[in-house]
Amino acid sequence: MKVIQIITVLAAFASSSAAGAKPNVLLILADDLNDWVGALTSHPNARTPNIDRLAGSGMLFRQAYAASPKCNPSRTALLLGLAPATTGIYDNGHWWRPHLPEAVALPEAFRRAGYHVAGGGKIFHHTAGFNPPDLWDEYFDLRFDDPWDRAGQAYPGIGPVRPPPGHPLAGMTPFRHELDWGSLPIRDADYGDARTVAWAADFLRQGRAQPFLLAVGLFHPHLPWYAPQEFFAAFEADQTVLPAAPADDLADVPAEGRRLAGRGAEVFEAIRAAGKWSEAVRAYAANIAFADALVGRLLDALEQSPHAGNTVVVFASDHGFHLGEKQHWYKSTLWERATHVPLVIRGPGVAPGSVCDRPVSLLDLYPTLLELAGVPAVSRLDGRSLTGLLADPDSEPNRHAGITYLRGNHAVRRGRWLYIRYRDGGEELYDREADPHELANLADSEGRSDVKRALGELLPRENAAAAPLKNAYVFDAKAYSWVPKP
Ligand SMILES: [Ca+2]
Repeated sequence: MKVIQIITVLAAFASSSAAGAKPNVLLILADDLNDWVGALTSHPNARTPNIDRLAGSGMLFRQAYAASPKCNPSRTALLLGLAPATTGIYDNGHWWRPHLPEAVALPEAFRRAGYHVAGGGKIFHHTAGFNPPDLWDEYFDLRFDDPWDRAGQAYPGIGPVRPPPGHPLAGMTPFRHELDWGSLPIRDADYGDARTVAWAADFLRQGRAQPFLLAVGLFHPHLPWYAPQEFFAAFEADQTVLPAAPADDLADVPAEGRRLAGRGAEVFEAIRAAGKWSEAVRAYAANIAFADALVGRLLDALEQSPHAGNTVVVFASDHGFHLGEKQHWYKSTLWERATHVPLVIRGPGVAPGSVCDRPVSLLDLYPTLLELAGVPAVSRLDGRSLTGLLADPDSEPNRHAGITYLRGNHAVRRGRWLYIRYRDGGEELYDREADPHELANLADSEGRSDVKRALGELLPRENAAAAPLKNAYVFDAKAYSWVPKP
């Protein structure tokens, strides 16, 4: 039965336009968007009517996880189809291309299959050296909303720029780059993501002979949280619901977990000490709402385009974000808040408004998109195609999702369980059905050894050596080349 259903989905994709032309793919990635998405109903300040509209027209994966809770390892895993434990790309400091020159990135795989491949905004990690231009037929570079904070080698092409009057707008002492929020004195259309979306909408309006892969990367709701005033105005300050953040939550967390949480603790403390926790949560929610409106513009452009009936749409975020949970600010942890992401796939043959509750990984997107587009895989892939779940979301009951942050720190989600094992052997086990905020670590509780053993079997068997750090190379931004330092 299942095989027949999968064939039905694939056939629906193949026959969705005249003469069995290959479907187009629109891949939309948000940045640092956790599961505060209305369709996931996990936070009362989540207001995402457009993402919800997309979910209503496709399949919403309610248990989707990033391969890693940080931009570069997550995006590299998604775009190479290879897990961090396979590549050694564990953090933002590792350039992937000089370390893995043979890797076939997703745009390249589509290009080899005859697709026109276009990208805009943030698809790979956003500092210099992560987005080789030879991967794309065309690319619309990310425009930053805070260029005054980005001048220099890490962000080529940005000269000295003055910040706007009143900066930092949130009134926080800018003890850390990017920690600011508010509305800039610019037009809505001049925000960087709005420009990316305008470019993408223009791309979609054009008819073309070749099928296309269009990857659109929104920088929102990544910090700094700058958005047009209307999105802030939509959230009354007193309606903000603060995350659960018990002060003693880390008491039963092992040392490596406390270390990872501790990296964002002082920022959280500073925000709280300034009396701005609620204001910051509101700013994050407002930036999600802005990102959602931009998703709506993309969906509208697609619907009005000649490609409306023959385009697979995928929406995801690269990982989540803590706003005080576990006394942490930012990402870089193995808990749900940093790893759980929205994922929606819409396309011919996918039941509108369907929901899948199996744990899946963003690693699964690469094989899924190849299969839906009828593009053969040319290299090893660590993910598992989602086409079986797209046909029957209740199939594959034993699926799990693995997450890695830094070498040897792993988590696995399966069924009701989150199991974490750090490189020093420290463990956490949470029953997410009984304990959705992950407050009680059951790893040392009696009677849990069988569960831990079963979940431990799913952790990666190999932990690739970490890729060299950036300072091992001289990067030439003009030639887009890397020369190892002697
Ligand atoms: Ca990110």
